[in-house]
Amino acid sequence: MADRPLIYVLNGPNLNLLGTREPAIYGHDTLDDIAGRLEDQALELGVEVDVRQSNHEGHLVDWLHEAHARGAKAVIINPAAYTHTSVALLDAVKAISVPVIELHLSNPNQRESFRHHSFVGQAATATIAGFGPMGYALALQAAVWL
Ligand code: CA2
Repeated sequence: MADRPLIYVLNGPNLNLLGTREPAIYGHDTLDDIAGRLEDQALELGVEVDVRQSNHEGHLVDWLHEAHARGAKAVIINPAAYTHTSVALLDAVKAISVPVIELHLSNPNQRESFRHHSFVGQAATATIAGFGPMGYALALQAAVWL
């Protein structure tokens, strides 16, 4: 059988703590819970997901390059705090020809003013924010139709 289209789901710093702290902001699901559901959803949609998390900016840059090199159909990325600081991630998103969906659990525009600016959002194809863990499912559904 032919390979299924590949969708990277990248997660930035501190998202390894999901489900263990600040549930009022980020929900009760762990990243493993989310990854498990995405894998089930991917099977139904006929795609493959590769879900990763790193606390290191350079890993996220490398993975964006890798998604391009492997011919990924799309990247879904929650850059976490690097959203608001990282020119390196902006440059990496610009450098690849893979569509990138920026994703946030919370709605950063309703939070502190330092979260209102997104470097990644300047180059992303689209942004999904404020739906909690369900945002990952919405992003995967959207990525299939890009
Ligand atoms: O809402 C989002 O998804 C964010 O990307 C989350 C980032 C935040 O810096 C962005 O402004 C918006 C923070 C991720 C921290 O994750 C934690 C999870 C559980 C407990 C503590 C932190």
